[in-house]
Amino acid sequence: MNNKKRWFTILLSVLLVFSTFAQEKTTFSINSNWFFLKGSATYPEVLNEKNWEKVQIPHSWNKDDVNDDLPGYYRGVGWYTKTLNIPKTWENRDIYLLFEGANQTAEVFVNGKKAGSHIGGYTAFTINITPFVKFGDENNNEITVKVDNSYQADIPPLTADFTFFGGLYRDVFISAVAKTHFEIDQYGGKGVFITTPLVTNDKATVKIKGRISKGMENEVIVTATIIDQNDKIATQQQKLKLNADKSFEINFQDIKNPKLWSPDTPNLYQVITTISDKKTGKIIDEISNPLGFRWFTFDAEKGFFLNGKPLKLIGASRHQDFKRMANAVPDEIAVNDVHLLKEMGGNFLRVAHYPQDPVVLETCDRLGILASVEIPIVNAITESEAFYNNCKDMQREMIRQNFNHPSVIIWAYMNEILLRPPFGNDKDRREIYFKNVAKLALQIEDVTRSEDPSRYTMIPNHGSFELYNRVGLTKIPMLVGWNLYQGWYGGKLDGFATYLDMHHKELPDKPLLVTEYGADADNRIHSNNPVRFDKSVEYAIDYHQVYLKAMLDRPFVAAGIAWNLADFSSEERTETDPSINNKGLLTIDRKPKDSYLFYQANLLTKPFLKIGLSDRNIVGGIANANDLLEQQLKVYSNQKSISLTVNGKKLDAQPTKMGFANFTVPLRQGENTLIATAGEDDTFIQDQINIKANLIPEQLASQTLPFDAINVSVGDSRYFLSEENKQLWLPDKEYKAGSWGYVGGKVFQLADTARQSFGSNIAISGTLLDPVYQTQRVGITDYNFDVPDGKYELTLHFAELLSTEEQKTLAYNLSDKAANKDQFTERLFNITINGKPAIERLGNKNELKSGQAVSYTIPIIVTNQSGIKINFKPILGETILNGIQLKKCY
Ligand code: GCB
Ligand code: CA
Repeated sequence: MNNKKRWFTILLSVLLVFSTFAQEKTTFSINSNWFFLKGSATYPEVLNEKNWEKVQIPHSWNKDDVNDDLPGYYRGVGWYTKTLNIPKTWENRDIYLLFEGANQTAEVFVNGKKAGSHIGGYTAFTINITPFVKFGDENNNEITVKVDNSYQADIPPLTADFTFFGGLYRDVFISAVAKTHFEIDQYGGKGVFITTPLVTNDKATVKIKGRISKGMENEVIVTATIIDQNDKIATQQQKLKLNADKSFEINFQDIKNPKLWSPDTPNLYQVITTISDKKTGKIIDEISNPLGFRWFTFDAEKGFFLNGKPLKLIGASRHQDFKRMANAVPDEIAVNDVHLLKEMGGNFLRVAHYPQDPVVLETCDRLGILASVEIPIVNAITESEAFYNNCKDMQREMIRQNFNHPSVIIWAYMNEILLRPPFGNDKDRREIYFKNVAKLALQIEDVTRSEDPSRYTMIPNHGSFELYNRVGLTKIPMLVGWNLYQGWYGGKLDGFATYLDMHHKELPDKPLLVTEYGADADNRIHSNNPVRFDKSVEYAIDYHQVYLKAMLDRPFVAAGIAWNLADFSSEERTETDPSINNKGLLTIDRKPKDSYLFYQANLLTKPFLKIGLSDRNIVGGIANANDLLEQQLKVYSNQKSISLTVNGKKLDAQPTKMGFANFTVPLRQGENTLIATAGEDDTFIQDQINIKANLIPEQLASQTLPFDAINVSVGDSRYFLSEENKQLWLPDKEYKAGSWGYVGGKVFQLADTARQSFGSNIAISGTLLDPVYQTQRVGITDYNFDVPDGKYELTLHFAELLSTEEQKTLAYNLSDKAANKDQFTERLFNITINGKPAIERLGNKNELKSGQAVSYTIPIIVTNQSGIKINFKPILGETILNGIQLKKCY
């Protein structure tokens, strides 16, 4: 037999053996037919309650909490129960329940008894339920799980900028295994751990270690078989006497010419490991794991190297929730996220701030995305032994559960742990706290290095260089991550590069990753004059441009990891889109924003071209003398020059810089067609969009472009397109004769610009037009529309943006200052329209409640070419106006 044939025969017999004898292990999901009940109760009395609701796993009880107007979300107990059939044929097996995740503590009961429990919301766990089950076909096993997501001082995370959604939110499986099986009850690990101690271009070694739980058999054979796509396999065995030793170790010393794993060539092998009975040859347990041949190093001077070649790591972090689903998302969404990262041109995923669904790293393995994973110790610690132990257990769980993924190169822990140190007024006590943080870091570091010496360790810090240094957190891990937001939470954009250079100078031996950077971008908000904190898509592009360039220019920066791949829920955030952190490159339902296109243009090598209006299909503004809208527009491409045709007319070609070209495109009222082209022959590429333009005549009495309707966000320089009703709100402008606009007053600005430097961040209830209400003109005297005679409908929008209440310092606020109280003053004013009283004595002691949307719609008949003159007259304090709409009626 030649070699190939021999391998083939072995493979065949292996497969044959699998198919005839591998019946001993049965695993399937049990996501269906659960019942759910919210609220605390005791077991088993809870089973007598009446209001159980039928649900499917994955499930979260906080699904609707982030969409309502109420602050906060339910943090407490939720119960799940189902009945389960456990067939007689399983009588000689061990029965396990496998939970991929339950936030954040779980107690599992079976048939009236407690079977086990778990602490921590983001790691998997197994519960051996064998002693509690009844075998038979009567479906008479009752499984009940008590899940609790309330705050617990001993369990991280304590605080963080994301919502701690509760529930059985990942898949649940049952597995019936032979009594002799790979050990699956140690920190949820798989019982088999694969490393590649040596990998070169010509040769690799593979080490397979593990442990076996012993049943009846004493003498067993462990077989490991390596398979690649071309059937080429290697196989090796080890005999074990389980009475003496339950651990095995199989070494493949010489795998020739391994096909290396990398982002461009994610060659994956598989290792199938089996336990068989030495006497009968019968296979008792089997498991398959991925195997990738790669080697990697981080260098403080030159950055990251994969398989001996430099590779700039560029990518994003990922949170696990999705629009209206909380964290209870089907696997496909997680898989799709990794695809979206790949299609962006990214090669790195920071799985943050906690371990996620197993399909995430499986997909990274498959697509060639490198990854870091971390446990959820965020912002602060509790100085208790229980907290320390929970952290270390989580780290062990994370490592053992994800050990075999070739995509993983970094184990991390402690995100921005010095962001909110307690004991602010007691310096000495605070120093003790810092020591305790460092002590915990050291302990986790030790656990990590002994569990897995083959990967790097990392702590991601926020931008307080001196503090992290002094506390020792830049020394303990092998890699330092910085989460940097210069030009966002504070400072200027160029402060980013300065910070990187400072690290390089001060810590020349420490490899550096930019583990976070980002700017809020509400996909509905646009600006022609973007400024920090306006949440416009355009400011985010300004920001990402500066950051990406600074990182690409510096070889010592190993990685640039954008925060975040997609928008995510953070219940506490008061935002233009409340409870959403919108630093995502994608929206929360994974629509690309301009910033995603920006990265595609900068990272992809195949020809790329996309007109950057995001999914805006409506634009608008003031028409020029030719009744055209001069719309600013970016086209994203990796080609040198872009041509653009608007409604059949070709504009001057524009060069691209940093992945985009700027155009001013003339749009006519109504439908417009834009076609962009770039490259030639092989690289030729084209993109077309149709957009509707809403033009407002500068002179409202225009004959050629008759006035119809206008919506203005008063005190605002941005465009806002409301998703729900496709209403476009325009920036405000000063009144000029014949036109419209405000007279008098100034743009609302919080005294505390650290809290918010644009408009207000207060949550507005009773509306979906938050950005309109969060901006305001204060002390306004008039608002005029020089419209022709006729019938109109005017709507005035108000919200009091000042509050008498103390502002909380929010968990996510990275500026080091605490929030201040507003300078609340009473206001009371009258409004007249064309000299007639319209709204009298409106004030913040009556209708205008802090953070409450109030609007008035008023019919108006204009005669004698008087136009519409709205006058605001203060009685007490200053007048305000937040939004205004005018519509012609027929
Ligand atoms: C950070 C945190 C992250 C926040 C982010 C932000 O530094 O690590 O959890 O979501 O900033 O958007 O503020
Ligand atoms: Ca406004």
